[in-house]
Amino acid sequence: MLLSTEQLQFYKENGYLVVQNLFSKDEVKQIIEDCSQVWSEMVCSNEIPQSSSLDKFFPTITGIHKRDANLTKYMLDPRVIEVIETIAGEEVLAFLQNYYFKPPGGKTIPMHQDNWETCAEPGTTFAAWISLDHSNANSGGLFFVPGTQDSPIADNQSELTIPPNLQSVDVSTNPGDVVFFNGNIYHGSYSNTSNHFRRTFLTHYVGKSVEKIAINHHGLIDKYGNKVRRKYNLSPRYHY
Ligand SMILES: O=C(O)CCC(=O)C(=O)O
Repeated sequence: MLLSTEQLQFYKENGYLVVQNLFSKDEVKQIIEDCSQVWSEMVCSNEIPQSSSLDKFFPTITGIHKRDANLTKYMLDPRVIEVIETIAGEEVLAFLQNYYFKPPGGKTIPMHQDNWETCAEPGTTFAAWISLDHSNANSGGLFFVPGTQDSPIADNQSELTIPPNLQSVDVSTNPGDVVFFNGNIYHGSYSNTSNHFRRTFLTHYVGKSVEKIAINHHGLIDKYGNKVRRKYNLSPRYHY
């Protein structure tokens, strides 16, 4: 088993866990190369227009794996799946992938709970955030509020505040580290005030026992790459 008893205990108590060096430097380089190739094609086809704003020229690419089937292997990487299954306590299904560039000047992502948007029921979602660059509070790194991982999903995410008895924790990562967290924990990321990119390959998962999920995320795949169906959650909180 990849996780030690202490790591599992840390995850249970804090709602997140950093597993260091899960990917090698060569693997990180390959993920960046593969994702950059997709980005280049999007620029060449003008899907991403040239812009002097780094944030616009390097937007978050949602579902990058749908543009290059080869990228699915990073979502279904056996090491990531093993950790997610251990913390979820069951087999999992992948459903949403985001590739973040977070260039210098990239904006903060305000505190939120992932399952607000996803509406997975029963239970929650799980995320695997593969760090492709160094990240910390100055370069767009993540922060979490341990202790909120079992909090109900708040209706109004823009009014989310840190509960009085809890504190937010900044997370620093190196390339190849993976941050795992659950879909109820309060978290967000800082703006990038450094002079380097903070790239991340992020995938969200649900336990196989999920009964329904928001319509917008109805692209579930199991760990073997097969498409799987679940009921539509007919009242998504978020409309695209
Ligand atoms: O990578 C980031 O900057 C934030 C990721 C995040 O909070 C999310 O996608 O839920």
